[in-house]
Amino acid sequence: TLTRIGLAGLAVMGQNLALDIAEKGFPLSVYNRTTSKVDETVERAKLEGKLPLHGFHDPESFVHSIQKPRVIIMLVKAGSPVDQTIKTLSVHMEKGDCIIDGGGVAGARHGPSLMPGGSFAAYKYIEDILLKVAAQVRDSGHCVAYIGKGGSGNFVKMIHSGIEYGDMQLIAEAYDVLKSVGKLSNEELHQVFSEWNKGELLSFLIEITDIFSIKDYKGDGYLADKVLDKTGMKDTGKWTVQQAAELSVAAPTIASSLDSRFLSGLKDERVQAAKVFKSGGVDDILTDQAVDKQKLIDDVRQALYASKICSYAQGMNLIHAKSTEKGWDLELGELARNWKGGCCIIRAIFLDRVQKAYDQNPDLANLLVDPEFEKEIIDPQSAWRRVVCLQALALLGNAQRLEVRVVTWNNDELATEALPVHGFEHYKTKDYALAHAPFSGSSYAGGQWATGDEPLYYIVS
Ligand code: 2AM
Repeated sequence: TLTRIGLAGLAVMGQNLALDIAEKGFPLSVYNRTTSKVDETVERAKLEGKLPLHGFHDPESFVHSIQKPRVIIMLVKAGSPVDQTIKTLSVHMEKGDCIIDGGGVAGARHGPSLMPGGSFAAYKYIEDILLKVAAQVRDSGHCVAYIGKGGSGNFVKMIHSGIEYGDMQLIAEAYDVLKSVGKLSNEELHQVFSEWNKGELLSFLIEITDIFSIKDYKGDGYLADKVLDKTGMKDTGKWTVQQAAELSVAAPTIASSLDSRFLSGLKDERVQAAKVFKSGGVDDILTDQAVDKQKLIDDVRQALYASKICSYAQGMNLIHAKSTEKGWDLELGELARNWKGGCCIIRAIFLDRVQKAYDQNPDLANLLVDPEFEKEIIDPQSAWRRVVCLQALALLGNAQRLEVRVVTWNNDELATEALPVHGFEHYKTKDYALAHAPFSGSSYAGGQWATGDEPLYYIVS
């Protein structure tokens, strides 16, 4: 008997998705270039209780084991492996068969959020499987919706990751300001973020900051303080920024978060540099200005929220621009609905608002000029500016030692003493620029998170 569907590419993601599909009751054929992974997957399926999963060692028998019209989900490394796999499989396939390029399926084992695009007829071949395999969320239903024509599904998934980069960077910077300027303890940080997760910032990424309160297993401190401040990445953030440049769309928050990842990866270089640029940190520069903790916490919350709006606005602008270029006719409100479903990584209560903004005006030029968001950007402005300034001051502490000249956006040279903490004259004419280069996007803030214990700040503007 033939199986319902095939899956090629059995790395971690592929194996997990295969088990998920089989567990939902769909007979499945699997294949991988390196055949040991086929056997591994078959073995896992057996261990999990005789799931209807069948392994094949050669592409031909794999393809021929699937019922027509054949559908094969392909989960191989991006780039030329995709083309090679398509070539290997397609010689055995027929007109009307279909290959799905499944780039990046998070949570593959226990219900991913899926963003399928391409031919609608092909989508219909496997809608029954997608509906069952995708995460199910109370109130919102399945975390899957047909996105649109061509490569729109993959594009939207990619931008989703870019937005996630921005979100994480902003959270990391908020953490950094509270910790290094506000001197909050891990327990305090935990409390602050939990509190934030009850309000407009409610989201998965804020929720998982409960890691702050977790103790190291040896019991000699907090886990968060022991995590190496070094991160790698897959390519989705990079692609998002490349696309932004191709489309001439400004995406400063997302681009800055990508830069921070690059810097973060240079751990050894930063450790070396820290020996040369020995710094007392922010203490001496801020000693005569007592930081009001409560006020700082509230300011950072507002700055984070305003910056988050900017980050999402950038992602939406990218999708809008690409959709226009390609004639995809994507509905941005629908995408926000799909994302808020509660299963994707950037899920957030805030997406309700994004959906509403685009539902009210599908041709909205920019999220920032939606009447409600306009207000939400204007209200937290003073808090936001205070945080940016504090960050700038904190950075100046190190900048002096680096002998970096800090220049304002007006090109006035600025002495350390002259940078006002609570006066913002320098930025007055630059409101729009600030709104577009917030927090993470500002050159002041760039590289903050990446620096960790070893301060090495790049200040140019
Ligand atoms: P492999 O196990 O044979 O390396 C993630 O790397 C997945 O992509 C793995 O299943 C891997 O197969 C597959 N992959 C990487 N490069 C490939 C290629 N050139 N052709 C086919 N599959 C490839």
